[in-house]
Amino acid sequence: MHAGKTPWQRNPIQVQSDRFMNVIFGHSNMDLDCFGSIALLRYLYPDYQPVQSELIHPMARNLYNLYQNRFGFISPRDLNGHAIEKVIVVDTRSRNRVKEYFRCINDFKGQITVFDHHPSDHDDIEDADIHIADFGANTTIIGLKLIQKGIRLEPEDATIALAAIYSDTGNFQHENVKREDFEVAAYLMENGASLKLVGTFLRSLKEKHQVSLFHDMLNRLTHKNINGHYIVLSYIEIDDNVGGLAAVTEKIFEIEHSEAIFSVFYFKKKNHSLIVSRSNKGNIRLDEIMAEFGGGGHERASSALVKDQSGMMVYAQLEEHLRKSLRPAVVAEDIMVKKVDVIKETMTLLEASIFLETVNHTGAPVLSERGELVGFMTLRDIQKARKADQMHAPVRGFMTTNVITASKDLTIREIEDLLFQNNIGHLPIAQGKSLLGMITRSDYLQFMENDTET
Ligand SMILES: [Mn+2]
Repeated sequence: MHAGKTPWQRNPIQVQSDRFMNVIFGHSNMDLDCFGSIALLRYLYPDYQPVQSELIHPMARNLYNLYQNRFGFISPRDLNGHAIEKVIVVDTRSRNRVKEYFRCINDFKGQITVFDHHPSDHDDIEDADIHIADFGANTTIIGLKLIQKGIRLEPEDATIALAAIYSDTGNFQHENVKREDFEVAAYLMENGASLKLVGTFLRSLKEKHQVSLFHDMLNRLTHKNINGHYIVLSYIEIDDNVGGLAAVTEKIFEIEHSEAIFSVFYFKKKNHSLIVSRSNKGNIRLDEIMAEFGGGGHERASSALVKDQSGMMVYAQLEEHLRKSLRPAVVAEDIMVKKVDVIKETMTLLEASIFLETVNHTGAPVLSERGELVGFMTLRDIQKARKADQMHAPVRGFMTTNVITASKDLTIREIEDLLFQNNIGHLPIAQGKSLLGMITRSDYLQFMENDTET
């Protein structure tokens, strides 16, 4: 750290109460994206005083500890009695998420500027000058402005901002990631961001008890198919509430290939149960599900504390509620092609080859005279026959008889597993020997690309 070098560094003690002050802050429980946004905005608004939230998100605590002096944060309480002229809000535009600050500047009538990348929660700050873009990270919005202005950063700020982008984009894996996130990340690297430091800031399980809980939970997870959704459920009894349970749940969700996770923590001493939930699908609304248990949060991250109830009870109620409330997932029947081009087993290989070329397919199911599914023929099978000079032999002898098929109620996730684990391009959907339809690898890929709900 280069003390005194930063143009905007300011000692909070120097804040004078008789002068107007401009302030900048993020949403309550400030996370890495808030810090990244503030670090970059100070290049555009050097005279704004950063204010920190009373609580710092556990994921951001390491970075906060290292850089808090650099930011020169004051707390909301310090705003009492100051005349505030202008306010910048980052990483939210919801009044509810910044009320801890405005409580301390009750009579505020000045100009508010907002930088946000979230969808509106219909509680927007009114009359603000709003800068919105749906990038993976809020920091990206500000990074782009700095790129446009050709501003160079100090490496510390580049590191803070890069940690923010990594964190908010789930290491560039979330579906909200945009080209611009990569562009700003590249700019931050050019400005000396340290990937090594970013790595330390992103390690989410910092406490010993979190790591042991993590292993404990991993060993006892339950995987359930609920109405076609792959759900991971976890039940753990601990003596008392300890910090960082959400982070442990998130870590498990990261490595489990599921659509949602629900962890029930039962606190034995208090007889309270905490449900922490995460999802990566828009059609699993966690805020609505948790509302049922007196909790709340976001669509994809939500929790509920159920008082005076045994954990097993809450766990059972949760499972029952999921069965009742989860909308059935997309199944094979919904995306299969029903009019399938088929080959008759009595056709010669030459006829089959011409047929496949005509319908422009690389393979087709083979049906018997009685219309039963008896095999699958691909162009590759035909190639083998051509080499063996057998083009006038019937299809029967060269087709695959051991056909991998699926039933019509298979979920999209199971279809994916079948296609990719068996490395096949076509998946006939059948009931017994009768062919109902077919899903090709490109049908699947097209569905995944167009589906906004998965
Ligand atoms: Mn954010």
